[in-house]
Amino acid sequence: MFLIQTMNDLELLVEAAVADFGAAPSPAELENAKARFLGKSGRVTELLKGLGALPPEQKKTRGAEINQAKARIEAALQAAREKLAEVELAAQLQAEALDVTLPGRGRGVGGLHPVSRTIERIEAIFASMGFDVAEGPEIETDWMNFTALNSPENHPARSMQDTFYVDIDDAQGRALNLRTHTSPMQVRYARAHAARHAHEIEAGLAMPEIRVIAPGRTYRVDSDATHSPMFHQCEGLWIGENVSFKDLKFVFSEFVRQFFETDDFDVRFRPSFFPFTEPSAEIDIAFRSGPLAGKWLEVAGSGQVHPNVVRNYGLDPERHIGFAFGMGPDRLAMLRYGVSDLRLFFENDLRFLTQFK
Ligand code: 2NL
Repeated sequence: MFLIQTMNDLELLVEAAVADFGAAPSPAELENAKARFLGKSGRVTELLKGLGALPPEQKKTRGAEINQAKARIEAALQAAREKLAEVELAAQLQAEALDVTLPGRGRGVGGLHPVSRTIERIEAIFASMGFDVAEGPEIETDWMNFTALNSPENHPARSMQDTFYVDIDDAQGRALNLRTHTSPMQVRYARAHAARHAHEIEAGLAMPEIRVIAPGRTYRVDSDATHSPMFHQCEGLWIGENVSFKDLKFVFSEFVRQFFETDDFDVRFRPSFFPFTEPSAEIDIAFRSGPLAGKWLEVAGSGQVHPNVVRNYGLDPERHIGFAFGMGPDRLAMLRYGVSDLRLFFENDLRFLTQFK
């Protein structure tokens, strides 16, 4: 009874506002509640309007009391707004929560293609024997691809059936083709080397040896289980003043030993013919143990670089002599990984490729 009596109308008004504001479930409803108290015809506003009817002394105290109540209602409104904003933020944070402690979803790391791995392996082995690695154009002039390599003008390799020709000639009007071997890159490398050392050569000083391999894509019109229109080659060239077949035998045997990680094999040089070498030889290897044991496998072609080719390097074949060889990384990858169909390498079927990761 005592309590109720001491609560005047303003006290009740403040309590009602605090209760309404506190019960508003959303910012919009809070603004509606605010209008009921502080709006144009809200309860506080109505009280203030009623002041005019009071006698002057009452007007002053009553006015001050109403303003106090109004200030408390405004404070309650502000508090309710902040509370709703907090709740809203908390809900948003909850909805957008990321568990940063979860393990990440893997992107799939990918891996090198088995032929790329094979080429990197070949490069590392020859680098260990002092060979540079040269890469260059896959579209070549007829001179670089054929003429410089002592291929006769009427050689069948030049025919449309074997070589992909390019419709557009180069800036000098020369016919272009997709290189049929990486030899043109060796020619480019040797010519640049000869030009760089022209002064020493002319002065009769020793030219630093040319020792280079040229790996990369090559193209021929051919397609079956053992031939792909795009295939890879890796050729090697070693030119000096005293480089002979025994060096080729050592270098190639050492390559096989490192590439296949075994000493248990024989190497055989079988006479052959290439326009760019004379004499020429096929290089065969036979493992003495393991899954491939007992069969001669043809792994490279080779020979002493033909004098005409040495001349096209810009060098004197009486003085600069050496050997070249060419092998197929695709076939080496097949032997190393036990793959029987070359086409598998170029179909990009991930079920096949992911086995080499
Ligand atoms: C093969 C035959 C060979 C060469 C490639 C070569 C390169 C120059 C000069 C002389 Cl610049 N020769 N390359 C020599 C002999 C054989 O490859 O059947 N490869 C798979």
